[in-house]
Amino acid sequence: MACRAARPFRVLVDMDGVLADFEGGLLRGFLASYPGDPHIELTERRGFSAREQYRCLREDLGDKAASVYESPGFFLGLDPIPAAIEAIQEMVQMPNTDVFICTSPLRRYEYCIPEKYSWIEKHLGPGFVERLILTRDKTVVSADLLFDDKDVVTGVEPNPSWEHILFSCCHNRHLKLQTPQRRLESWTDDWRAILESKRSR
Ligand code: UMP
Ligand code: MG
Repeated sequence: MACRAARPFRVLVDMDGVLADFEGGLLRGFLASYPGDPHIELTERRGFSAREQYRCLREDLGDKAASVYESPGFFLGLDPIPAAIEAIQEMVQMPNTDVFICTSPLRRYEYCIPEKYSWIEKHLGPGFVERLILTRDKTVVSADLLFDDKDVVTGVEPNPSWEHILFSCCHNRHLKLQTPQRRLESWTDDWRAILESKRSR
């Protein structure tokens, strides 16, 4: 039987909260659309679902928050997370490394999906569009690493092949990690060391 050559190291990078500043865009949009309503400062965000936290603040605010990110132009208008573009551009040039962007679209996908493609093209160039994976279930995508701001990434596969590196974001900063889970504080932190340590395992 022929031996298969080892495949390149494979990294998945989430989009919202890791490459694109979803939380900053949501707060900015909420303040612009609902200036008379209470809002949640980024330092007060807790839990992955902003909609749920807004709903707990006041019943009607959950749907108002959702109306912000379901609006046309929301996803395309998100600012890049600091140093993210430079990090991904560097990562993709690394030898023996495949990088994909793995992101979950909204159920109301009408604007979200085309705008995610456009955002990648705008900030990373047309070639990067080939690297975009849209899925509501990241556990079925195989890779060595997943950089993601969601504290728990679950799906139909109970044992995903990737190691989840929790990317710090306003909603997860307060969480205490379960060992051996690892965190990346920001793209100016040592993401290269995480790749190297995983490669050598
Ligand atoms: N999202 C919501 N509600 C929230 C916060 C996020 O629906 O309160 C959506 C926006 C994106 C998706 O479509 O979650 C981001 O998920 P990740 O791929 O970044 O895990
Ligand atoms: Mg995310």
